[in-house]
Amino acid sequence: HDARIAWWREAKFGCFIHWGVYSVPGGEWKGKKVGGYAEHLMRKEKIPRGEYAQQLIKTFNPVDFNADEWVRLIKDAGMKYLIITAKHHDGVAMYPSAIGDYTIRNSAFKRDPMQELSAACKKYGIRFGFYYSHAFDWEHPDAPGNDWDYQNPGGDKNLYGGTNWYDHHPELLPKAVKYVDEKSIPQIKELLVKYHPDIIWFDTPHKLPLSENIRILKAIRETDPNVVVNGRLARSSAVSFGDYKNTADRPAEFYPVEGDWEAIPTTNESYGYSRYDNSHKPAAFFIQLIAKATARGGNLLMNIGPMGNGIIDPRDTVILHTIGDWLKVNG
Ligand code: JFZ
Repeated sequence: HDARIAWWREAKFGCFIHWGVYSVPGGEWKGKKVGGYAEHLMRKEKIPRGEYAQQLIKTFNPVDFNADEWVRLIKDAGMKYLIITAKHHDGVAMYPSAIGDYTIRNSAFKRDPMQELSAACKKYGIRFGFYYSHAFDWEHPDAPGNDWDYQNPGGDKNLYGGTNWYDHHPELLPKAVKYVDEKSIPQIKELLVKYHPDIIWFDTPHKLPLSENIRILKAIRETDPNVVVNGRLARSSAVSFGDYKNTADRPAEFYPVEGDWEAIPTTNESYGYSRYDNSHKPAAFFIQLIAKATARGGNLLMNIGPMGNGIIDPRDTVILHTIGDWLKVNG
């Protein structure tokens, strides 16, 4: 564990990136503003699986995406690692996955942005990793989350059970196990073998029972014993899983936790690009967080939401430049 996480302890400051086909609508659907997390568009608007594929996956074409520019910007900001959404809750693989049809292999974009970013990170000496939504997946017929196309738990608590659905509906557990076997574990292995990430970052573990999360962790360690795993792979009050702990999301509460920890504030309120969310904090806010996290033995993973055309949101670019300028003098 200590050897695996040594680079991460040194890194201190990283870039979290939420980028997906939801970045194109960017918080707007059928002429209507959709508030909150822009990456939750499919769930909030209950967009049918087929419509989401037709409207958003098929047409996805971020021709302006330039991995070299992204990584140079991040490096200039003083960040030492980058974690990007390989698959968020919408279930879309942001790389040409061989598993399933919800992948940008079926989009107009005939490139592999994850491969391009991995190469750029290697070139500039930035550690590289993936966010992977292992538990919540809205496209798969058996995964927790989608209760508008399917009868799947983990969504509306009044339908098939919300949090801890497996306690109330154990009969639905075989479905979730099937999803983990058919998609989660195969795609995680695919990411590990194909891209050799330094870190793999999981989220919303309570959508699966602890036993499934542990099965996923076992598959990861068997495939790549060196990859760093964050604390949101599994949640249990008794034992901690993964290599370090994550604090809560947006409020960036910096409670001094024991051991290795990481906070994940986002520049505005949404993680994915949202055209109407102008609640960006000033760069000084994040500079203070870097100082606080460092003083308290933690890391700061600051999130940005690039746009659907592949360009980094100018509101985020300003923050990144300002932090970098400050760190160059005072860091
Ligand atoms: C999750 C995701 O649903 C969200 O889209 C984003 O990826 C974020 C980083 O993680 O949202 C959460 C997860 C945990 C908490 C809040 C929102 N939490 O612990 O308070």
